[in-house]
Amino acid sequence: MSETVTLSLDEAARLAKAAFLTSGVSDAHAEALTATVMAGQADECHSHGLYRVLGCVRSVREGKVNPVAEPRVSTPAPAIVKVDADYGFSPLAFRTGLPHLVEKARGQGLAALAINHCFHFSALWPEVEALAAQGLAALALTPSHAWVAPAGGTKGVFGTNPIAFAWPRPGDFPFVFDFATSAAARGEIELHRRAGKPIPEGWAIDAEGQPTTDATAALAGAMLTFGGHKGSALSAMVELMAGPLIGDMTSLESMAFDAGVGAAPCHGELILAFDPARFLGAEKDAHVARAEALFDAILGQGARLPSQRRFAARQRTATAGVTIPRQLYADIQALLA
Ligand code: NDP
Ligand code: PYC
Repeated sequence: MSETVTLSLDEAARLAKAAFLTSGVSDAHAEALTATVMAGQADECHSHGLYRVLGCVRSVREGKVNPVAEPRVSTPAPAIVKVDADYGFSPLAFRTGLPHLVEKARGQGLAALAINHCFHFSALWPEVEALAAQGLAALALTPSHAWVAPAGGTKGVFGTNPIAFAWPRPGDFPFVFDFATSAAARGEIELHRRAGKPIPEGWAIDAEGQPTTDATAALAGAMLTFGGHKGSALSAMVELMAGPLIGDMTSLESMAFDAGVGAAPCHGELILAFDPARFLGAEKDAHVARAEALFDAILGQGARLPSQRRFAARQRTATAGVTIPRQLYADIQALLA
């Protein structure tokens, strides 16, 4: 029997949504969660695709997540919108805040969306891409759980703390990058463990502080930042900007709040949006053309843009469907029993 299963996008989405609904989340959450994991799977971001159904359902069953939370919007300042997720999952909170953020960015030139009290499990690129689709540049930051040691240390302090950026491009996919400030996302290590594969050197240390390529030992030890002190400083910035600045938990506090349950991290997220039309006025098109020249210079020497792999996968899976490990398929189906 094949080790993998291929599903059409519709089949995969129906499976995911059924699993979410069985866990007891509201239809609005099930819808937003399904769209998020399907976006990840369709782009072949396996660590943040259908695999995340398992963790989300576990987080609800452990009683941590408010499955019927209704996000609440407030506007504490002209360029700031806040969404209190009320301890529900983040995708519905983002959907709720998005039109407000777009309106404020168009009005002021730049604006911020602070999401508070959300359980966060997803990639950030769907969010910055949603803003780029509106012609805005965007930056998103969020902490997680304190799994990552600071450069020079051996104990988890930082989350895997992703930073995502999107720049809208006329007539093309946006320029987007989205990566953890750890050497790799924790989800990548979990997938290596599930597949029984070693992880690359430089990703983690074990509980004794020794370098390890064993995924289980890495999950029990501490992850490492990318680029040593540089990733460490960026990770601290994410903690500060998407933690204390917006009145929410750091990764250390999120881990304490979890109290060993192993639910998705609970904290805040900061999303910034910039309107090139307000920065540049009548000169916008000329300066956007200069940005295109930059991309041409990258591509012209055979290098690729970040997200190019994802966009190619998106085009392929639209007709070919998604292929996932048979074990993952069985694990999701078991949630329906
Ligand atoms: P990677 O180290 O795989 O880096 C991802 C980024 O780098 C993508 O934009 C990718 O584009 C780009 N990239 C990879 N290789 C190249 C290359 N050769 N040239 C140009 N660009 C390249 O990802 P991570 O493991 O760090 O993170 C994976 C995901 O995990 C992210 O989406 C992140 O948001 C998510 N995450 C979420 C967290 C949370 O708390 N919610 C925490 C940590 C991570 P491409 O995709 O096209 O390859
Ligand atoms: O893969 O590091 C990760 C992660 C943390 C929260 C969601 N994804």
